Amino acid sequence: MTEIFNAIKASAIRIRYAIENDDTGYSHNQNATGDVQLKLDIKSDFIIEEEFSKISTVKELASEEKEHVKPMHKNGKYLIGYDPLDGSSLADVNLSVGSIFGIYEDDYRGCNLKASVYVVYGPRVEIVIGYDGRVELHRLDADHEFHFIQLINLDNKGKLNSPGGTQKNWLPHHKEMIESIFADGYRLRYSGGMVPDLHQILLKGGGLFSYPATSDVPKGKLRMTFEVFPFAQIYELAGGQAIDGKQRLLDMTPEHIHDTTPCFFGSNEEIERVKLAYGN
Ligand code: P6P
Repeated sequence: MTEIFNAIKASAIRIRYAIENDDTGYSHNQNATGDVQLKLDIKSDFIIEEEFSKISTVKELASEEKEHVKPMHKNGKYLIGYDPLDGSSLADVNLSVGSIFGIYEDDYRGCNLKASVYVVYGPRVEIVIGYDGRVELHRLDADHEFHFIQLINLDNKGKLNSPGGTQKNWLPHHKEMIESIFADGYRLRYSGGMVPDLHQILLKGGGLFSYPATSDVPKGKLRMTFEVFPFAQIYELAGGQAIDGKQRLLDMTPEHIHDTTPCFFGSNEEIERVKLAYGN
């Protein structure tokens, strides 16, 4: 697993350079979910594939930017689901973006997720690794090396509320829940980038991130394999919870690698409010 983490670190350094120096314009292509791809999306995907191609334990890649899985080493052990540059359009307005990785065995079910990693490309480049029962924060420093900073743990209750989805399309019980959380004094923190938004809640001790089913997107927007499962594992390892409104996200099985799901990540007290609002 260490060589996979090191390949992600090597990719992060190369992607950070591309973000800072390459063209952030749109390509003429769309990905499997119909998003028009930025040149940075394609470049980041290429970099990650190139770094993983050097590792014999990587059996297969499933990228948000590729319609189908890509075989790598036939005797490999791990399948890697990843979003090479999540929220890439935010790079154009100089906001933080990220890369997300789920390292699976056998298939892409939540129960087969063995480790989760995300990279935040912000004022600093940081990597968070969820593995072996804990969540570690590492930071890139001046000598282009990542150094361990701290373990990450969520408090039982937080102060931040990060509500995704188009508000006019929220279902009534969801709207009522979000408004009641704000009425209790929670602070709004939402950039439109899943990685920095969830990273902030983790580092600030807790709160709630939600991307629910809406009247226009009934299955939610965020992808199970590449985005939702890795963050679900990290939030659980940090002492929080991750559900789809009713069930634990990591108990779910995608029918297709690009499947999406409504998702809620947070401290225990906030997730209990979600369960109540969603009729549990
Ligand atoms: P909306 C970015 O496009 C992304 O996939 C996630 O990073 C983010 O949480 C979500 O979409 C934002 O979606 O509908 O609020 O723009």
